[in-house]
Amino acid sequence: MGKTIIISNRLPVQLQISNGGITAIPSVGGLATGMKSVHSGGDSLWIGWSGLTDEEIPEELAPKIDEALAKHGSSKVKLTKNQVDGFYFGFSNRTIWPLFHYFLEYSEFELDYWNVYKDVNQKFADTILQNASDEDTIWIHDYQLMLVPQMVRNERPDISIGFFLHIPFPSFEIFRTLPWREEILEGLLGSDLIGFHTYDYERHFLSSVRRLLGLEVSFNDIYLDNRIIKVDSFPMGIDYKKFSNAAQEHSQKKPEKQSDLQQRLDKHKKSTPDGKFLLSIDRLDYSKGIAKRLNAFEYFLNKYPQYKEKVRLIILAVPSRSNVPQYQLLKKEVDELVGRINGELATVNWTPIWYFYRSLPFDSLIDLYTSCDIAWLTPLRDGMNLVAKEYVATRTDQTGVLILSEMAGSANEMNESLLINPNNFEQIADTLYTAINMPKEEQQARNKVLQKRLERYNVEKWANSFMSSLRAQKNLDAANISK
Ligand code: GDG
Repeated sequence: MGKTIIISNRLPVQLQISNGGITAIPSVGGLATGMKSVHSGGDSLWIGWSGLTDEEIPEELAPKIDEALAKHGSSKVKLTKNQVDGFYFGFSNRTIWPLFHYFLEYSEFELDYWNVYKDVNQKFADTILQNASDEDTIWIHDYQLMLVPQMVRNERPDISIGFFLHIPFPSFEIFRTLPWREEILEGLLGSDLIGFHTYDYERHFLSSVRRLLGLEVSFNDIYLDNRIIKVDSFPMGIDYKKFSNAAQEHSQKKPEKQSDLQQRLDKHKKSTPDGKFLLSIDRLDYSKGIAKRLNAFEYFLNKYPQYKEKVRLIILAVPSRSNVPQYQLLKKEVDELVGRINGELATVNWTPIWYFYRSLPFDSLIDLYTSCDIAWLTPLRDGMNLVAKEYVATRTDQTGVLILSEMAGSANEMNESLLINPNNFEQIADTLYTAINMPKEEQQARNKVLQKRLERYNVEKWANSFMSSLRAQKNLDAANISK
């Protein structure tokens, strides 16, 4: 059996050059976090962009970059600044991301972006072709690389190719507005298996294939020439043990060994024994509904003023895509909202919102997950949302309440959480009230079921079931061809 080649836009580490040396920083984000545990397991190679453009890499450092990446089982696709601008900040994040998250009005249909997207997808395909043998299994990830499956298939008709989309696939009515909709579908259909987080995304995709390409679709099989392409849903899990073990260790730490953040959280808990910490963690992205959440928090405090000076909202917003204007506008909006709400409501003893605009180390994430009474996640659209799952996994005594938007893919598997419509402020305020007052036994009963499910369907299970489905599909294909 050959090796597995993972392909995604970003590698599991991001390289930075400082003082003439190279530092590798672990990548943050859903895909990187999930696939890391798969990559560390077996014989695999990860192909992606290093995070540095050609212009940023001095000639003498180029070999060192390759060495640094090889240590992480990775190999890079070289990209110029223009390519990153057109492919990543352009087509991927100004056309596809908003469109697939139902922000039609943000989506820009620029021919220049599309052309660069095609060129860069070809570069990824070429790098795969240089590294792959026919026995290898190719697993391509996400919306930045949707043309790669067919580009690889053109050169290696028999190689096994899987594709997984980490974001929603929108309904046909949204997808049809894309000028290059047929090309995107044809690119994806180079795969043997196409995976989505949920059954709904799968159905939307099949409906677009049927209506735009007129192909024969039977259940979740697509018939194309002499191939059968399987489409299925694989809800992504988390590395459950990693989070529950970290939380367990955290609970056994002596007070003097606790981080500054933890000590500060504890101090506030002691001074307000009936107080509650609400937590939200997201990349600073308009799809995550951060601005709406802040407005909803103000609405809640006005509706239930008894919680003033009692409830604190901790917002960890991780910087993301700050070259894209919509993200700059959002940053400004969130900064202003936090400033206004804190300015209007704060008292000498109480700051309603603690706002961190940065990426925090894993240990601080655990401090936050384990200390906050309620996780409050309100994406307007989200492929899955792993933060919801991570929060539940860290609740070692099974207390804690998860309030989750029904627009997140994870809501399908987390019915025991409190599900809300992120646009319904009245419902959100009442749900916060319910969460704050939920008896401990009820919290534990809900989390017990959730934890069991998350432990069973962890990220390893997710990857294995995708890979075994891909293998089965390949065997089926081979049997069909030999008939
Ligand atoms: C995309 C889709 C889908 C966050 N802040 C820090 C940090 N994180 C880690 C979390 C979590 C991951 O990043 C975020 O994952 P999400 O799933 O919530 O969101 P996206 O980044 O938008 O991911 C999403 C996912 O892909 C997987 O398919 O679920 O729908 O949009 O793991 O823990 N990690 C560290 N510091 C931080 O400050 N160390």
